[in-house]
Amino acid sequence: MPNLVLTYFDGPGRAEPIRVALRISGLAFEDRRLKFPEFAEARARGDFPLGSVPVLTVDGVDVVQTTAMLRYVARVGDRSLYPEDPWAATMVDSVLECLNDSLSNAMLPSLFERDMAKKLAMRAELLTGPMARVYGYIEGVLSRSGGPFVAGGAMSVADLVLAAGVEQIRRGSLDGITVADLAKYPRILAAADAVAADPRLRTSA
Ligand SMILES: N[C@@H](CCC(=O)N[C@@H](CS)C(=O)NCC(=O)O)C(=O)O
Repeated sequence: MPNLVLTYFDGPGRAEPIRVALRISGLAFEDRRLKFPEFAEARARGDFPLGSVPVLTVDGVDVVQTTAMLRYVARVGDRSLYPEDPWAATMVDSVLECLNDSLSNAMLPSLFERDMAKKLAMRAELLTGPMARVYGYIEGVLSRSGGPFVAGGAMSVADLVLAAGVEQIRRGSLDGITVADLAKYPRILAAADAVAADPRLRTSA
């Protein structure tokens, strides 16, 4: 097995689905969590290839891009989290990019907005714009797969990222977006519930 170090901030963010995928896949790893000053210091030293995290260091080689890490982990471990079927794999990839690229990037400006009134206005636009488009698309994917997951009956790394986003909203971590806003996405809620019910999330180290 490769030697794995996952470097990120001390929070869920983009890294949590990778941590969960590593555990479910049975891969031991060092969970390197940096406080922001440590991150800034390490970045100033040039520690991160793109100046950002997460970074997954595989046998001493730094790998960047969250979705690439997720696919790698899913293929190297017990291989349960990524489908063999080309169409199912394409749906997993498509949903991963919708969430980690389209939605994350659309969300970014509001994460850094300090003025609450402006933040809430940005979130309202996010809800009716990019989020409605991304979640509407994913509802369609889940409808065609037959659910509860993106690839049908088997959970994949795309479901871990989807569930992490729903969990963030359920926790109330996104001002202006509540669980009531998700009511029109019943298949996404069902996918998140099915992820939460997977016993491997509790029994994994
Ligand atoms: N496309 C990259 C984006 C990585 C990214 O934006 N990371 C953020 C944290 S979620 C970061 O390091 N931000 C700090 C900064 O850029 O100063 C990925 O998917 O991994």
